[in-house]
Amino acid sequence: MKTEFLKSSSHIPASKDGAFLSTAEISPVVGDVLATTPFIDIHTHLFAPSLGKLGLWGIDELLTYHYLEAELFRSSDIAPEKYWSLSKREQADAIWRALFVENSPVSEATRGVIAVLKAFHLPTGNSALAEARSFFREQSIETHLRRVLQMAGISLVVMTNDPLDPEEAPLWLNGVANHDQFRAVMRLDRILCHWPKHWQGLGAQGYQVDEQASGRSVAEVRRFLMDWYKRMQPVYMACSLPYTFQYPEDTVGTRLLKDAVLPACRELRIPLSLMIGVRRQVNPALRLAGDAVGRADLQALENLCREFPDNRFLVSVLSRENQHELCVYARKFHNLMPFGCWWFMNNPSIVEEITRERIEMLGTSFIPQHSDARVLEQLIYKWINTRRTLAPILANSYRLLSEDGRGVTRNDIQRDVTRLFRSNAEAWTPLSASSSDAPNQTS
Ligand code: RAT
Ligand code: ZN
Repeated sequence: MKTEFLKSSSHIPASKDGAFLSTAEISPVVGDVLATTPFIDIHTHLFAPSLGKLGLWGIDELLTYHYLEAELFRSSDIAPEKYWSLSKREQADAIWRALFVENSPVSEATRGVIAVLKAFHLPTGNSALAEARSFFREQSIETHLRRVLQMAGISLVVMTNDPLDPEEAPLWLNGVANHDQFRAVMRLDRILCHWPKHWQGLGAQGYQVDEQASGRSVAEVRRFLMDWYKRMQPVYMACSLPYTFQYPEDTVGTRLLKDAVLPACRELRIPLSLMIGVRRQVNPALRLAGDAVGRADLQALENLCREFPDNRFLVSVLSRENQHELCVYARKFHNLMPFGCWWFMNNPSIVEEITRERIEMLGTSFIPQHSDARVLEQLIYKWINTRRTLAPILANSYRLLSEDGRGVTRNDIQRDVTRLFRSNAEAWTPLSASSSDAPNQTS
């Protein structure tokens, strides 16, 4: 599959796939392989069309992405309370004016919107908004979705699905149609991090739990996980953890992790994804944009990987200061898979630094990136950026290898890119298993 954007260079060497490449040939071949290999997006906040309104797409959603909302308040005098009282369209107008008209959209998140407009051959100047709105209004989601995935060079999108979300859970309980390009993930933040606020949600679904998670609660959480596994067929379970996360620790969340979640993951043979390092709501007035980052103590991860060798952990850390330690731990524990450059790390300068470090320390045994897209069309710019940033890093690795005496072929590069952006994820999760036999689902 060729992506529409990352057109292969016009100077792709004609050498055979198994022939050694000259130094000058390496870079265009790397670019071509990156452009033509469909990637798997291992973590997003997108939803399959059968989950209806939960799936966000179009220009007003792109403009009101919480990464841009955070930037709005730096370049406009609008007060957060005033902003939240506006309609979605008015919010998008305010962001467009402040970040795209009154200022140049040079930040990563603003530039992304421009890249999306360009991808659809829409105008990108000050008065672009009206035409963009009418373009998106004309799209029908099913065909638009396929087109966007094709343009982004993505074959499979992994969602984030919360079995205690009041909007989402009823949809699953009624049966959700499979989609060949989407896979589910069972997200457990409400259980592992916010039990006192959410244990009653399990109670409402018929599970006998209490606030202290005493008595039968742990077994009931386990039953809940198994029931939801049947319903969702998640490819992994997941939790975003604060920078203060510790293991072991005497808390309800830790007990549920140890005695319910980890045993369920073992039984189901799926990994647990831990995203570590959020400092929640440092500025609550900004809502979703109000979270920050803190440096985590990764000894918690060390303890988990050692104590649970039969569990596998997919891990992303939010603090730049934790990235090197994560690589060191991945060298020590083969049940640890670093993935992605998450949220505040997803900027080219930092992605470049982290990815070089990972290649130098882990070879190709990691998953370089996920998009974290919340709005469908973000896939386009986020994956353009990943391919653009990765190309010189990979080319440089092969140039050094070649200089050091090992010839590099196109086949080698293809095998490595496939491993980084597909096979590592496929080997760690049941991503490629057909979801058509999922029970309790309609197709
Ligand atoms: O990157 C984001 O959009 C964050 O708000 C979080 O959702 C984070 O990615 C998460 O999965 O918790
Ligand atoms: Zn996320």
